[in-house]
Amino acid sequence: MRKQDKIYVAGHRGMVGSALVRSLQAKGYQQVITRTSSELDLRNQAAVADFFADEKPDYVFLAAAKVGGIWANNTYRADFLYDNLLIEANIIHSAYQNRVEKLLFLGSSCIYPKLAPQPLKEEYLLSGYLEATNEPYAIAKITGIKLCEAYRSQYGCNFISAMPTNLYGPNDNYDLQGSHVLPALIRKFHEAKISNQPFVEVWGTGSPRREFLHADDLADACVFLMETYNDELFVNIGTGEDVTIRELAELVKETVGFEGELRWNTDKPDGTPRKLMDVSRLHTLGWQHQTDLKTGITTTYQDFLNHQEVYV
Ligand code: GFB
Repeated sequence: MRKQDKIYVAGHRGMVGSALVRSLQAKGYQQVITRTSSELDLRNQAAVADFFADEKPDYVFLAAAKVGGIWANNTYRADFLYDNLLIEANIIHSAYQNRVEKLLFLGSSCIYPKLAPQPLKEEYLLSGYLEATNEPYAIAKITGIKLCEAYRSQYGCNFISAMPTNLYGPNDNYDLQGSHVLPALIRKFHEAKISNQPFVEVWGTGSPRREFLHADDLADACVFLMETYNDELFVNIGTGEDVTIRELAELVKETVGFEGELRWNTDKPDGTPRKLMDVSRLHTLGWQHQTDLKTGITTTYQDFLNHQEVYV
């Protein structure tokens, strides 16, 4: 990728896309192109085809997706499947038709079977049943991987895929129903501290284990793969370390400075018991994460405080 190449970041207003734009600009890439969803509806095949024909990007980061936490995935099951399938199919097909040099598709750790051995190796894809709460999203993301593989094998396109673990960072979604666990806990503990509430409700049993990667580390890994990796095999992106949701809640509570109790609402689902990435392929390629979880939560809480009026 040369500094003057035209690079399209799909989904630049989201947490991942905005981190990608920051990372590309910091590395000196001069022509990053973006469109908001009101300027370009990525579910609209004709609109996406026109955009690619007009702009002719050289490189594409496919970070646009309908995303959310366990409740949103389980509730908006049709939207998570339909929107994500259309976004991926339209962008990948237009990238092929317009001879895009290289495309990177972003998947998710939820593509792996619910009860896969841990840590999750890339070859465990499609070796068992998916977790029910996020099956539609996972099916859409698996389809994205398979589209990249199929366009590579049939048409010779250099389309690669990266599977990030659970992410957090600036521009996350802080909606208490729809968000992922980490932003939800930051907001809940902060609001409880400000209003002197005696307890905070946390979902599930606290026993599931999750791995968390800062969005800036993910963006750095994606740019690294775009610059160096040209293989059909997709690559896990994570830290290789996980915590229980109870440990995470204690860490966020301490960072925010809330002094009350945690109350576990076991009517809410736990989801997958454990999702820990095997990151040996990524490490062998020469990339490792920089931000440890404690530091990342501290900077993310600061970012939340600085942008509360936008996030809440
Ligand atoms: O982050 P999260 O919503 O998604 O939930 P998943 C992780 C765990 O945190 C679950 C618990 O066991 C939740 O029950 N949890 C505790 C909470 N308190 C809360 C809370 O206040 N809000 C939320 N949201 N969770 C998603 C998938 O799974 O992960 C997506 O649904 C995607 O498809 C994404 O793969 C990365 O890690 O369970």
